[in-house]
Amino acid sequence: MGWKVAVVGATGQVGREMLNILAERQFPADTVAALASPKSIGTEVSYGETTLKIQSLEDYDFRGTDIALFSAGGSVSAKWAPKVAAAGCVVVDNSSHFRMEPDVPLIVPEVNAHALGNFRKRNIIANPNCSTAQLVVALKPLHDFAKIRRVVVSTYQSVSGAGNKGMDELFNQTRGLFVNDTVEPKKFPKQIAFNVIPHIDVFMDDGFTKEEWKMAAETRKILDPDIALTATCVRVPVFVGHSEAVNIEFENPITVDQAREILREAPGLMVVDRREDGGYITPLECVGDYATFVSRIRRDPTVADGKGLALWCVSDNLRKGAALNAVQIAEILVARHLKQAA
Ligand code: 2RA
Repeated sequence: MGWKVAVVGATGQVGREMLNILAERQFPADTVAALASPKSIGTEVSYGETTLKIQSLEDYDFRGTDIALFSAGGSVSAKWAPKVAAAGCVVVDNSSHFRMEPDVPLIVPEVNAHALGNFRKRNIIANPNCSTAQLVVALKPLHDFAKIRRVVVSTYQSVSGAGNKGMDELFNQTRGLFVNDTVEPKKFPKQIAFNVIPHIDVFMDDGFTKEEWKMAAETRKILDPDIALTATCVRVPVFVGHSEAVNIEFENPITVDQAREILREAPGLMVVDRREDGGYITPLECVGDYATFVSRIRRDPTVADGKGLALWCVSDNLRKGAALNAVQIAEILVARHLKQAA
């Protein structure tokens, strides 16, 4: 007998990818419900070789549903996740709403699957921010080998991180420039076509953005609270695929060859690292892939005693950054933690 699964926010970019990945990985579901707001009721979304009719989140009865994957924004999660969890359905929430709550595990399976066991306190599990997920997958094996002290990361984040509206704005602005039809910025603070914007999420009092704070706080919760991390998060005119330039300072020495070998062997990673034209990954090449890619691995000469590395990390932000990570959590839940009703 299979599991009963619901996807909340099934018409959004991430929700659609959740359905795609549940089907691709042949998740052992007997039923999958695609839920969204009333305006989407009756429309259809793809699920493998078939389609699912959108049902109303407001009217759906979660009793008997085993797992609900949420990606409908923080306000929907805040209102509905506790209700759904109270009905006995485990919630895997992609919003930021519960991530830093002490009794909610924040999980990247390749990094801290051991922490998943605590989910019963709230019956809620948090998915990390997309830019955090790919980073900690790359940092984890290096941290285990040489213990990371400090990370400096600059991100180059695609517009799909801002959802359908972000992708539409890039497309329409770009097309507009060729047909002399100026498309004013709405989703982003400034023009994104042929531009980059050093601002994702809201500004905080210390001058960092909330996106930059998330990367630091979430990395410490998932990987190690002693890691010092500072980030600059930038929106770039790319549709899908987040890229990150990462500088890492370790407690212990680590060579480039050691790092490359460690990363090659680590789960969830693909190393594309040749010091030649095209010997590295770019966002266009990561789209649709499950892997987090690492390139440009090199010694950071500004850190003494061979304790510094620099590298380039790229991943599909809709997949490992969101939908894939959530489905991997669901796979672990059914494999190790949930018992099927007799
Ligand atoms: C972004 N990481 O890229 C944020 C939320 N997905 O906009």
